[in-house]
Amino acid sequence: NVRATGHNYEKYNNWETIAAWTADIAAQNANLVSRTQIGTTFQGRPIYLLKVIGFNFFLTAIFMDCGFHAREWISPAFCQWFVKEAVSTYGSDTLMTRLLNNLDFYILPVLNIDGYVYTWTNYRMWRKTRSTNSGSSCIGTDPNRNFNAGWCSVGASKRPCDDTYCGSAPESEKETKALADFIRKNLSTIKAYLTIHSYSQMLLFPYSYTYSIPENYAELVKLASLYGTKYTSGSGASTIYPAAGGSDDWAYDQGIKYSFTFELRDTGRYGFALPESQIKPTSEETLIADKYIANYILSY
Ligand code: ING
Ligand code: ZN
Repeated sequence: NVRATGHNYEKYNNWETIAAWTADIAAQNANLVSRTQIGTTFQGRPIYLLKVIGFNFFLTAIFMDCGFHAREWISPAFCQWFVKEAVSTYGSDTLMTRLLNNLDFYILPVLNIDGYVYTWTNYRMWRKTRSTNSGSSCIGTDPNRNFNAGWCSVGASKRPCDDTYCGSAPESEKETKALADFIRKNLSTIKAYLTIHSYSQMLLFPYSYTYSIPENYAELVKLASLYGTKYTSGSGASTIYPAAGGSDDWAYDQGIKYSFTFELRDTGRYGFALPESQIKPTSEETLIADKYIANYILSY
């Protein structure tokens, strides 16, 4: 019963292939998946969002994005894997069926499409967007330093040539603005925000812009600790490094109390150049965590 036939989920796919896949998976699973566009990138590419909705539209939704950082190829691969799993196990896997019968998933397969394309065509280790900066010949802003959460106060750079450049203002990037607008518009339904990065094998939650702990810290620690032994978890600032302007902190401060950054495999051996043979095991372990968090949201 697996749909989206012909798509290879165990390879890294270029943007052209992913874009075609978003159309195909929606067309082939019209009862479950629909595609919308939430904006356009700096270079004019459509930012697609897939909605995976069971038999009804619910008032509870989980939002997950992939591909913030261009070189983190395992991230878009996981978003594709997740949608495949949702459509192919709905009705057979008890937990997936229960989830889709009670909530909606919003899946954004690649946010920073221009950067992703650039890693395929020019430079594999590119991180930022591809927008121009006035007064500088350097290109790009770090989308995960561009949100209005302690913006540019720590772990971010004001220099356009740096990899962690925070941009000229919060949401200066068309990509981050489109994402923030969508979440603001759907705040009443979005109960969890998941953003998929690599690498480090960590499950991070707010805050990263401050060492202050969020109001439901103990609950988040408990929820994150169930995610396998291979992953370290904790607040961003104390677990990985302090960094302002991240989307998870911003989403949390908007009122989304279950806000996580996943740092997928590995711990540094291959880093961003994670071999394709690890797409499947990485996706399988991440799917378990996603479903666990979703199930928790349903029952709290
Ligand atoms: N890591 C994240 C980064 O943007 C992070 C870590 C998470 C920072 C949440 C701020 C907020 O640096 C990677 N690998 O991109
Ligand atoms: Zn990242």
